[in-house]
Amino acid sequence: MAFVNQETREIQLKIVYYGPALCGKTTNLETIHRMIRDDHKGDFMSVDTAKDRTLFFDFIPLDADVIEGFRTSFQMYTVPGQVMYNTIRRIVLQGVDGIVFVADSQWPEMAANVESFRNLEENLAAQGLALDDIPYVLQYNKRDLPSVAPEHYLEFLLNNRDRRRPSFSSVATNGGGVFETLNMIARLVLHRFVRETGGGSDSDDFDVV
Ligand SMILES: Nc1nc2c(ncn2[C@@H]2O[C@H](COP(=O)(O)OP(=O)(O)OP(=O)(O)O)[C@@H](O)[C@H]2O)c(=O)[nH]1
Ligand SMILES: [Mg+2]
Repeated sequence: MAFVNQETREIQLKIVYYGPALCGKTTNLETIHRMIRDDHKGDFMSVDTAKDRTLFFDFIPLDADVIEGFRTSFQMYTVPGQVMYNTIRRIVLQGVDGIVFVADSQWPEMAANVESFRNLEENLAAQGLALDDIPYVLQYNKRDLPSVAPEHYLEFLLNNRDRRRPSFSSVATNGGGVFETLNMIARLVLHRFVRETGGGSDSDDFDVV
């Protein structure tokens, strides 16, 4: 749910990176944070356990000049993918405007991908939200590794609903596909925002970088 402050002329939109444990969500945000110009980003916040896994969430605010007269910022979150942290995932999903579902392309991770996708739907449903009504994109990550499922198989597994969503292959560790994914979800979220508020914008031309 976009947060609009008419007084300060600010719009905040929330994007959540979701997916199974170790699929590369934090790596996406780290890459984005590294590549964005300093004056367009806030501090990267992350809470990790001793084992280098996200415990709560990772967060960066990104500023963009896309809706005239407003300062637009994307609040970029990731959830902890480990199954036991479901309560935290639900909290992080509150008020979400757009979702990037990151899948781990490695064959042994297929069940975890499907489980996480189902978990996303359930957690949205618990808040009265239907996944089909929310802008989302898919990202098939770790394409550099040897034992990965073909993209068409991942599409069959995760992108087989009535309406196909945009999907991207990525190697989050070297940045491949990371900005294509981000720009698409940002664009979809802006389109939705403009449609719902009746405002005007050139979001077709919009790219975060
Ligand atoms: N080879 C390869 N490794 C990757 C890629 N993306 C992420 N990794 C590695 O996968 C491991 C897990 O990445 P994270 O970004 O921490 O995963 P996460 O999805 O945030 O995991 P949780 O916070 O536990 O849910 C790290 O060692 C990353 O360096 C990729 O595209 N290719
Ligand atoms: Mg993480």
